[in-house]
Amino acid sequence: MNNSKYLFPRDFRWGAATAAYQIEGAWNEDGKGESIWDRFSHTPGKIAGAHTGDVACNHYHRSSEDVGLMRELGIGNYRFSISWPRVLPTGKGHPNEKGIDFYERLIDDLLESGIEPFVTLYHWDLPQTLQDTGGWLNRDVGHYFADYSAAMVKRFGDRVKFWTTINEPWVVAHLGFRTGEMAPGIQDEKTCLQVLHNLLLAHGRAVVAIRAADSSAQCGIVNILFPEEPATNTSEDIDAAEFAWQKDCAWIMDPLFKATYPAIWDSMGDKVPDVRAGDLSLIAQQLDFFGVNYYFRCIMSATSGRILEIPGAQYTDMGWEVHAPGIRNLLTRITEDYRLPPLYITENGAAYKDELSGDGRIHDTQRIKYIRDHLIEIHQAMVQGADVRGYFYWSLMDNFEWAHGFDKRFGLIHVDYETLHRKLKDSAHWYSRVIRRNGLDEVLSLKQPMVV
Ligand code: IFM
Repeated sequence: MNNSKYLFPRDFRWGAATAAYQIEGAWNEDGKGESIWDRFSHTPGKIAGAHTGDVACNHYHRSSEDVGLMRELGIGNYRFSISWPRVLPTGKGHPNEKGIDFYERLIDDLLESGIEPFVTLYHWDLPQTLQDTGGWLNRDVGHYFADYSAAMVKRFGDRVKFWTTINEPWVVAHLGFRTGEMAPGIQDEKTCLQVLHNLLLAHGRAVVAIRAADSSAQCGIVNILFPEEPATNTSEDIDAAEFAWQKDCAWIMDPLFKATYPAIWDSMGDKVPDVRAGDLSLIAQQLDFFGVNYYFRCIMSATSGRILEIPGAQYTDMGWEVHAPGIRNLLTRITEDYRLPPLYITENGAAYKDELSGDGRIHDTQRIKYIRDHLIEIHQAMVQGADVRGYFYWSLMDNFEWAHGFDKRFGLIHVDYETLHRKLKDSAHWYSRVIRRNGLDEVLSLKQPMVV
């Protein structure tokens, strides 16, 4: 690694990420079953602007154009998810061949374009029929998940090497079952912690099933992590930050990498989940990689909880603080605390109000600065010992940002939701140059022209 210029190891993987429900559309075409996100977005009052993923970016019908754009940009790795109800409409039983065909074509297109597929098996669109039997609160759903995972690996394992079981179990459990802002919209903390346990169990079962289907599969899980910082250096604030870390991050990392729950278990009273003999060893499967999604840090005060307004801070259009050093702190902490497999930054990105300017381009300089600053911090973390093997920008294209609908634009590629026309933003051209140079150097300063 060349430190002064922030160049990355030669085999570092540069990529971009998406998820099925956020881009595909075609919600009820070609035999696809209903998902909990179809149900949730069709329920009045759940999504800003009453938006739905019914059409989204219509990627289901435009995937070759999207792969073509990635090829043009030199993006060598693409992280996407399979929609479980598209391939197994009721979550189990007979596969829907037309749904399978879509992913066959996508994967073949990617490989022909020299792009490595990184497949996520669960990015939140649970088949509604499984929700009707209790969804993730029902431990048995994990068995169906393992069967579905093995079926996908049998179909695609000759071409797909990298398999992620679950994207962000924290979000699935906390926003889907505690705050209720995401599908299925339940608000109960005890349920949330049971769901989290069941998700980790489902992950463990899926890893076993994937390896039985293809012993050469590379298996991992992706989680969102928030570095927690004390508001002041008083012992109370330091304790508050540490408690938050244990509750949000260690609560997932400890079972995965230490086969135990953290000591704060004892303070959770009757909210703790039902954990049965053998669960923890099933969860703690040896993994081939761990995916880190980083967006923001949390600043904790013992008296006022999480501080949302930080003097002098900059925020994205999501209201999330821009704090690049957080990714370095996070990577160095988890590297110290756990024996980890290789790491990928599987998501990192920012939503801004991107507008078409008079010259017909989208000058998203803030996004370029965001990516640049985070890459510098990742590079520093690697110098300090974090074993990071790749970076996936979130997201390849503007898409359906869950409860926020389409107004929050994270993409390198702008999508006009009226015409579905795609347009490369300045950040896409800039990222393309980063990829071609394998990192940042003085030529890639913000002042340089952005067009490739
Ligand atoms: O859009 C989401 C993605 O689906 C999961 N991680 C966070 C992103 C931004 O909110």
